Amino acid sequence: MSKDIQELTGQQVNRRKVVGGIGAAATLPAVAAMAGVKQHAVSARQDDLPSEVNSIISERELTPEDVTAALETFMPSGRMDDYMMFSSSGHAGMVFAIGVPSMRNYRSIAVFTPEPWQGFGFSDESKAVLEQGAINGKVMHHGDTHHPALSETDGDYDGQYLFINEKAHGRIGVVDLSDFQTKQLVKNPLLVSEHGGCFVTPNTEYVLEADQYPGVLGIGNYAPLSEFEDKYRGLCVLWKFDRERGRIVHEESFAIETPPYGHDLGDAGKGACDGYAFWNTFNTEMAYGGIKEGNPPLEIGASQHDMDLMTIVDWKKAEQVVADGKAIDNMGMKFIPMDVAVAEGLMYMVPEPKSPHGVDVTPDGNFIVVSGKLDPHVTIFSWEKIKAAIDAGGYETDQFGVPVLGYEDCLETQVELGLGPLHTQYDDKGYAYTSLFLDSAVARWTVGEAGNPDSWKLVEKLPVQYNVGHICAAGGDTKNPSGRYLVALNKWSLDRFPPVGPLLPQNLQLIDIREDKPFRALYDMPMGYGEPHYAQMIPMDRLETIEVYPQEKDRVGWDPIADDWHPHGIPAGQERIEVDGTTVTVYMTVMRSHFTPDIIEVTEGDTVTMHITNIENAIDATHGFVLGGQDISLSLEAGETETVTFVADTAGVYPFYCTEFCSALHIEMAGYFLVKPADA
Ligand code: K7E
Ligand code: CUA
Repeated sequence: MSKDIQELTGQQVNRRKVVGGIGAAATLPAVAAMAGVKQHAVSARQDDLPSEVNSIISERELTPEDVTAALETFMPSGRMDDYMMFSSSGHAGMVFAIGVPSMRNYRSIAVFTPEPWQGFGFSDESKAVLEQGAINGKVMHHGDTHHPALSETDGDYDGQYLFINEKAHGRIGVVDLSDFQTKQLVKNPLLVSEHGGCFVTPNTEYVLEADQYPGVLGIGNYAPLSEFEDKYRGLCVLWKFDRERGRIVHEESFAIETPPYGHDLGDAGKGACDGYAFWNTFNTEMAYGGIKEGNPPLEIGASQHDMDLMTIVDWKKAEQVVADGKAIDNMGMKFIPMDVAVAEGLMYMVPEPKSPHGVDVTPDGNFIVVSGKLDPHVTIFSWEKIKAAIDAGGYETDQFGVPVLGYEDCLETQVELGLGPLHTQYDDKGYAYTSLFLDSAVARWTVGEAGNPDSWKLVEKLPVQYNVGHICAAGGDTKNPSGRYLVALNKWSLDRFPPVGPLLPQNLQLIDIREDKPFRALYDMPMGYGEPHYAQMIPMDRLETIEVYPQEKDRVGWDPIADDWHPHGIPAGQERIEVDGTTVTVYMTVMRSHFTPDIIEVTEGDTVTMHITNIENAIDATHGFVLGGQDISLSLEAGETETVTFVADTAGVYPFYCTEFCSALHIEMAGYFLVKPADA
């Protein structure tokens, strides 16, 4: 390892050139300014760097590629990442906000599950959010999050909202990116689970999802599997988003009935095909398993046909059909029956290679790229041809009467990439990237032109470790992707990391996709949560978050979930305990380093409501509140009010305390909750 640092790192070479150009007398700040780096980044004595760096390089046996990768991903303390990536956490029901290129996890955002640090699911306000996602009246404590979707304006991420679907229970969560807080859950009342979402239309008019496994529509309704073809159905759902209110409006949302096929991932049209949505449809065999009953296992039964079908929905027409009063009510959801959808010409299908997984519209909307897990090609449909086939009429239909367009009529071309193609993202150089699950690789290929099959070409493949599912480029599913980084979300990580027992981390790999640089992995980010599936990445400067909750003179106490003043928020001086028979109401404030009041005495059996307001207005002045034995863990951000209600059911002495090390006297930030025996 005798390579000089100047050969190893472009950054170092640049800095030297700058020094040379301005003469030896240049001051460090001047050098820093010319090199485009902040002053604190060059506080080390320049002369010391090469030998020190060289010794690290030889000690760790780093290659030149390792060193440049390290510099590419290193963020000095206080320096901001270029991008924020919002990744699903998988079963934990959360979202992680991860900086790129540093791959540091800055925030978890609880969405579908209680999370004690954020206090989500412990206050009355956030419990009510979890209750919005209850199934048959039961609040769920897990959530299988798959696909985060950033809100869009004119086909680009606008940084305002994030949606994420939850496969196990057919739910969508709405996160406000002004405070990274989950504001709403919606539950599809017609099916227990779903998968084909969520993704948004180009101006976030709708958030889309679809079933994965057909069922009898209407949770609680029953039919035996022998009536699968007659009684089971699939669904495409369009949730209406009200951007002003920042909430999904259940009453203006609607579902479209489909044959009992499984839907996999979908994508909203944009550009040329704006107004349409596309879902891959698998298991057109309508297999439902039954290994013990003498049927083939589901995965075999569902792979009999050579072709499955892509579903195409004209959502603008569907919206009109609903506006015209042609939808019916089904379990409180507006519902377009299949025969109406067909008669109105808002649903079509196109054959596609079997067992499809991902469908991804190109940035201009001219092509729809589908990947079949059992076909080594990506199949590219031309929107122009699909539209022409729809306009031509005279369709074949499937057994449910849904029009099926001709495969050859809609096909632009196919590109052979390798084994197990799943998901595709785009960059700004005209490349597409497709994950290859079975090959454990990412393929880079060119998005070509209509009518020119030679212009669609595999360029190169990069091995990833291992079994890649989704990939994520900045704006990679928008009209304007940007082309510096791609993240591969890999399912397996054997031989990458130290032993942690048989449950291994997931592995997110950062990949350099600049055109003039080697196509290669820069960084491995093990994630001790799984399984993340998908992520979306946005330039950091598009996020505009608040630092403390709103406060006015004489007014404090914000409810972040209601986006409004909390009716029981109080400023300092109005703290009190009100007792009305067996009901005790506490109005408490918190600030460094005490709770007021700090002694609360109630009688065994009393119902206690505490409204707690953090009256700080300093950034990061968060206080926690835990009360042992009552399952209470709150996080009170500056300016926030939260409520907890519980029954003081057991006599005793219960200290409460602050869980954030907020000041030098944080340990003393505590109080006593005393429960007098009822017979005392
Ligand atoms: Cu998008 Cu994992 Cu839900 Cu593919 S799915 S990996
Ligand atoms: Cu407040 Cu510690």
